[in-house]
This record gives sequence, C-alpha cells and structure tokens, in this order.
Amino acid sequence: MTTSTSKESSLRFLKQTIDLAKNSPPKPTNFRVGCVIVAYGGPNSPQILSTGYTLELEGNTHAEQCALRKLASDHSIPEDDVGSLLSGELNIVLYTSLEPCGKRLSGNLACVQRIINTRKQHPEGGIRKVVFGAKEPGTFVQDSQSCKLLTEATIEWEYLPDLEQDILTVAMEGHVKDEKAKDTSEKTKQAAKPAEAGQPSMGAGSAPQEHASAEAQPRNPKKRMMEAPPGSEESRS
Ligand code: HJL
Ligand code: ZN
Repeated sequence: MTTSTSKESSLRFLKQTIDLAKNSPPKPTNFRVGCVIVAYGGPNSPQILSTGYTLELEGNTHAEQCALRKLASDHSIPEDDVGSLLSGELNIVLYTSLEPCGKRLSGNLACVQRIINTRKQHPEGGIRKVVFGAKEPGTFVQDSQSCKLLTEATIEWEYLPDLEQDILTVAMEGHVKDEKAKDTSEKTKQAAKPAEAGQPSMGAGSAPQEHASAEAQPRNPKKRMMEAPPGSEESRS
C-alpha cells in the first residue's frame, strides 16, 4: 500500500523543516537539517508527532535522530523501541530537509538505519515513507546509498526538489571553505565589473569589511558545550 501525501501538504512540512534547520548552529563539519515526523492516519491527521534539527540534542546529533529520540523520550521508552509507537494505521511520514544520511564520517549509526529500525516491531508500520527536499551534497560522503537502502527495506521515499536551493543554503551555512570560495569569486566578479555611474564602487574596497564581519562572528559557546565527552559514541568525528 502506498502512503499518499499531497504535494501541498508535503511542501508545507518541508518548509517547516527549513525553519527548524535554521535553529541549528552553523558548523563546518556537517549540514544544518530539520526534520518533522507526521502521522497521516490518526484522528487529527496530518498530525506532527515530533520535530528535530541538527545538534538540537546533546552530542553529535542529526535532525532525524533528534526527532526520533524526542518521540521516544516523550513516551518514556528507549530510543531503540520508538517503532513500537508507530503502528501501520498511523501512516507515518518522516520529512527531512536533506536526504537521510546513509553513512556518517563519525561512524555513528546512520539515520537511514534508525529509520529502518522503526519497522522492527511493526513490519507494516514504523516510518512508512520519507520525503526530502535535497539530495546530500558530496561534501562529506559521496553517492549516498540511503534511497537504495530505504527501497530495500520497502520504505517509500520521495524527493521533492522545489525548495532545494533554500534547503542547501541553510544546510551549508558555516561551511568555511565554501564561504571563502564564494567570497573569492565575488571579489573576482566585482573587480572585473566597472563601477556604475552614480553608484559607489562595490569593488575591492568593500571586501575587507565583509571579511572583518565574518571574522567577528563569535564562536557559539553552546556548540562547544554540546560536544559529548571524548570517547563517547556521539563525540566521534
Ligand atoms: C542529515 C543531519 C545531518 C546530515 N544529514 N540528513 N541530517 N547533519 O542532521 C550528513 C553528513 C554527516 C557527515 C559527518 N549530515 O555528522 O554526511 O559527524 O554530517 O556523524 O558525514 O558525520 P557526523
Ligand atoms: Zn543522519
């Protein structure tokens, strides 16, 4: 049986994942992602059961991982048993701004596996469908296998690219190299462009200021506090 989600409703939840992702601290070592878990089968459907964003919870946590962990903790059950809450009738769809990870550089359990594990207790239930708005860029892991793994686990998935640009802009904030590359290409563009009549030149003169304001951004102390102690699963990077 396929889980029908209207495009209108899917885009609404994907927009919500972008808003959630904006709460995530910019970091060069991962993406800022948002996740919403929705029941399409309950009495007040569609109903949001849980939300999450990258690094919302303690440790090196992903958006999907946070949404699942929060759902489990809301019901005082272990994270591994979260699937027991998700019967087939609830018709659960997981929305994530970025395709679920299939592999993590840290070696932590990939979110695609966490999603597949929700079907342990209810082979007809758990997360039945995953909707995402952007493919994982090859920054950390190339050729993500997550969609293949979802298909093998008979979990439907849908890639809705309408909001992809916004999603990637939010996801990649804090990626230092990208910012520098963008800055350099902006400078090159501006240097090549003659100043327009009546307009102040935006050439090389403005660049040091941009640089200075980027440098002046304080490091987020919360980010450091959220790092798990050395040796724990979450701290591996
Ligand atoms: C998704 C997230 C998130 C990523 N992907 N779907 N949700 N951060 O919340 C994928 C990226 C991994 C890197 C580094 N990011 O995060 O591939 O350190 O962040 O385990 O592979 O791995 P760690
Ligand atoms: Zn993940």
